[in-house]
Amino acid sequence: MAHYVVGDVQGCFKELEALLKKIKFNKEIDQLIFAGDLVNRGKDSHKVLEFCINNKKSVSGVLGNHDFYLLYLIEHQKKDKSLKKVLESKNIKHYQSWLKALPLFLEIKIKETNEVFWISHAGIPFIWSIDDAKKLSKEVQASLKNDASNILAKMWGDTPKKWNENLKGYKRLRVIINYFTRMRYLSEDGSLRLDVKSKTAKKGYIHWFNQTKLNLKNNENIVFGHWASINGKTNIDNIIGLDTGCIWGNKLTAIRLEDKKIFQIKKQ
Ligand SMILES: [Mn+2]
Repeated sequence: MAHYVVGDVQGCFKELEALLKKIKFNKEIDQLIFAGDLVNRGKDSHKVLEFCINNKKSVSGVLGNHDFYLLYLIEHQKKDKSLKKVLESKNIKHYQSWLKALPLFLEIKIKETNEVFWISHAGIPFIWSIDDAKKLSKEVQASLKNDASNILAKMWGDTPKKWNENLKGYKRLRVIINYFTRMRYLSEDGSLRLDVKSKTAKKGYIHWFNQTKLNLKNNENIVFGHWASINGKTNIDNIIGLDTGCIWGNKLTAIRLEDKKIFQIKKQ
């Protein structure tokens, strides 16, 4: 049995299929975990979701910003050109309920190697402990279950810029979702700097994973997607970026957690 985490697929189903073939994915015994942004931009988002709902036992993942966008469109009956086939599918309710139940943070422990992997779409900010991240992911999941319509309408926006335990209501949920799904740069004090996507930082902007307060032990790893322009490179052994920009003509990447081996498929 092996666990594979896959970077941002964004509707590139052909490449996902080729990747599954390359890793010899066995849905009877292996586990596939999407690092978020399964859909949007690419032409086959509907096929990716169809694959997920047909393989529920062996497929899981964390929500990315584009997955949230799709949930918003479904909930509020909006249209979108890139997601047309999803929105018009007869299985839309199944896609919706599968996606809506995904967490924003996952922990996977590999017994054989005694390593632990923390997975979220954008990463984990140094201002949160792993216990905080677990709790906050659960908080968003529970709220999505009870109040999806309002949350999905009110989650858009770049403020509050900084997490604070005393935040309440939609502002609180919005900033949690932003850290988990949209973070790239943080300031020294842990505020989100959402206006820059490039790989080179501006003054006062620090890559979230370069924060010195983010102390990982040797057997602790963070796996994330979202940031295509860094092409998976963090220069930190146990912080692993999987978004290698398949949708932009580059590659789709997976990691096998048992031995940290990387597998890639070129955009076809
Ligand atoms: Mn993303």
